[in-house]
Amino acid sequence: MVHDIEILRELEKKVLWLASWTIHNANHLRENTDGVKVGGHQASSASLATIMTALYLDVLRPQDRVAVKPHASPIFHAIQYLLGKQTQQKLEAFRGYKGAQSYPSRTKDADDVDFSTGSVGLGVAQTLFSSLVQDYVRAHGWGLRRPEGRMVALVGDAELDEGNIFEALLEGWKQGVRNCWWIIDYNRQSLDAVVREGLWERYEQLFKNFGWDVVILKYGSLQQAAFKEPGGDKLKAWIDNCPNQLYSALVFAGGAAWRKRLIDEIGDQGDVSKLIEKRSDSELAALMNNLGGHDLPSVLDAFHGAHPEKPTCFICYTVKGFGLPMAGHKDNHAGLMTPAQMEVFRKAMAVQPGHEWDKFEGLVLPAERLQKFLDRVPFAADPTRRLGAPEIEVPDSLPVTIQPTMATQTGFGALLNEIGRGDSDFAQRVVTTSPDVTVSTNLGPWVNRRGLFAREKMADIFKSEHIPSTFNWEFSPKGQHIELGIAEMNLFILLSALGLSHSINGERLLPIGTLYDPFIARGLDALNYACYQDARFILVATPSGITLAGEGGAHQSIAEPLIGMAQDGLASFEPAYVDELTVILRWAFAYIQKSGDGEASERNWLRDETGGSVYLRLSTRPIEQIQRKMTPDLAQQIVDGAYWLREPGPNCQIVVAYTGAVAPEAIAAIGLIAEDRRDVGLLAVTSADRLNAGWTAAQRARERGLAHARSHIERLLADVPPHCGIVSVIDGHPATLAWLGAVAGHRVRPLGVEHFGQTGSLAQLYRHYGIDANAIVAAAQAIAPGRPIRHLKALP
Ligand SMILES: Cc1ncc(C[n+]2csc(CCOP(=O)(O)OP(=O)(O)O)c2C)c(N)n1
Ligand SMILES: [Mg+2]
Repeated sequence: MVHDIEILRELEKKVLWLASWTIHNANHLRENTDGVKVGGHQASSASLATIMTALYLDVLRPQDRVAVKPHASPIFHAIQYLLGKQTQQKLEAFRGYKGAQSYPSRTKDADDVDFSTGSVGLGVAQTLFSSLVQDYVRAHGWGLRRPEGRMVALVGDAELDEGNIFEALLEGWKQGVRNCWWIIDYNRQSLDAVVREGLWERYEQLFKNFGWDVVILKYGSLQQAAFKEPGGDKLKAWIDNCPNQLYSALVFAGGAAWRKRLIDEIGDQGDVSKLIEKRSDSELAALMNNLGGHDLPSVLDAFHGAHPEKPTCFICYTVKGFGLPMAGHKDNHAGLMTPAQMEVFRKAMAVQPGHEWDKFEGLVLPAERLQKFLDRVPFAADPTRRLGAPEIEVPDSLPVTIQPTMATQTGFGALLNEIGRGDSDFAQRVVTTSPDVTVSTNLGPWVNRRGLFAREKMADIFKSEHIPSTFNWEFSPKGQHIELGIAEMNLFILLSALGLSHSINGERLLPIGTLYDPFIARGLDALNYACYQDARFILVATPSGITLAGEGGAHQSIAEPLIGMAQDGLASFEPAYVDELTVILRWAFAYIQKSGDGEASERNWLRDETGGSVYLRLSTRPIEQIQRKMTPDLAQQIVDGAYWLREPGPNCQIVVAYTGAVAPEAIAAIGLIAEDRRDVGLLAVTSADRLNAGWTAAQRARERGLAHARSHIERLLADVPPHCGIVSVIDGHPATLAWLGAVAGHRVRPLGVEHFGQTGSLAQLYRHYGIDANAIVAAAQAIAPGRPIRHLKALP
């Protein structure tokens, strides 16, 4: 294939210049009164300038998707600028308010970032799962008119220390991943250090073991030519044996240092001396720095020569800080060029003062030719890389048979089972996934109906051998459940990929992931990034809290309700009753599809039209269900976060506010308290998260002049007399509901779980942690003193 190497070489220089100037401008020229260093990772960026120029300006197609190594963000923005997709204004504000982001951001950057990166390792795995999702979508017969894309990750070599990459690799092997490229920037430097010798061999073996093609780009074309000269074999052997630290140090030191070292070590061997001596210092440095990852012809050949579908790992030898004065220095990670160094660089690039942002300033080729080339770059040919998909209509209500006594987890399984009966577009777009807890989170009946997904059909041997089993685990391309291995990071990254399908594949999915509540912590960073890139999914976490009792102390979750409140982009709920869950799940299917403008609703002061993901914290505890009619008003309140299960009277002294599986304790306590305290109220809190968010938003709105703004919780508590005490109770950290007292100035005694790991029966544990009826009554007595509550002593 003929490439316009001449042009690409020019633009590669320009990319490095623009990225360096962007960083320099942010650090030295823009007014910065904070005293905090802005940074910009000049060296980390520079090592990818060649590879990214080749990719974006030649190799990639609009359907390809890229996760860019976080610290290569300035290079990414520079390329987008050349392609007319990034503005000078945003580059001038790099790392500043509303400027181009430090790390590529799908939601905060304007220049079409495919995957947000920043927490190393996550973006890499996201590409793998995105290619699985692409296969899923196409196997279901959707999006076939679009060409298949390659999912590409630009990976720092030290980034490969992150275990989640290998968890993904293993999963990818199981699922037969295709169309995935991981391009390793093998600059042999991390943040603090120079990497261990011979790492590339471990990588090579590892990737090959998992069925990937491995392409090693070690020598650039100058080096390859030099190796063919007399004495070239000696030079090659020296390079191969040179330790990483020494190579980096010599790159930093430059031509004269290379000469001295090479002459000292191999210079008495005849031909090789001539090879060295016939080159000037700068020619020698150019030769020694000409590693594969900085050599456009090698890079282009490697990319264009790769197998069209096979997952491929490219190990590209590079120099951290290539082309800059800090090249190769082990301390260069956060290094910045000084103004004096920048001046030297400017002159070398022939950029005149005042023309730093000019696209073609200082380049040799005519501007028209360069612009014409940029206008025809295949990657930029389709301006709508970010796709959309219509909302899938959600039924008005989800049918389910509610048993007299039922756990929310059982209710969830029953709801999914019912959805699984249907064949509407809605039922077909639901996709579930679970990290080896499909059955124990009650997805079994749904999977029996809809099957497991695999690109190739695979029968359930137990079934074909006529061995009875509750589960029918047949794999097929039409299956709607993606069974994962245990790694929770994979669950969240897959949910992130599934939850972006409307935008990446132009085909909407309604993803549901299930896991045990405590293991949210195991994948928390991936969950955070999934929300950060605005992926849309429903997370069902069950069992939860200490209510899983017999399941053992090691599986208890305490902090998760607080995570649910604090996680941006995630609306969390903890229903107690299955009719509540039914309403919430229906709402969730609609909510995850919304993408409207962020105007707050006057009702609850939440911006529901913008949508987001949803977290449901469920329980395995069977509790007696309430026989009631679900009115539209009740349904609305459940979604808004709370409703009065027993409305307080005008002289109310005590309100018990509960969340989730401790509902029976709250009800029992209220029954007892009511005998000695007047007008008691029972507040069912279905979502501390949404209640709290609405309250915060309404206060802010009032502070900004909207005097009428009232949140749902403010309305609920408006008529509760000021002297009334609130006892809150949750099987989770007590802080989850402790803020309720601040809404209207009531005293609160928050009950909950603070310590981890005690095993026992439900009654023993509730008592031990102080969330049983007795503890609620005792708290009520303390907070609303008066006549002793008579049953208090009578309780065990
Ligand atoms: C999860 C996570 N931990 C730590 C960091 C801080 N950090 C940023 S870059 C880096 C090392 C990068 O080394 P490498 O991946 O080799 O990239 P290079 O700078 O060489 O291009 C570290 C530790 C981070 N961004 N994310
Ligand atoms: Mg590195």
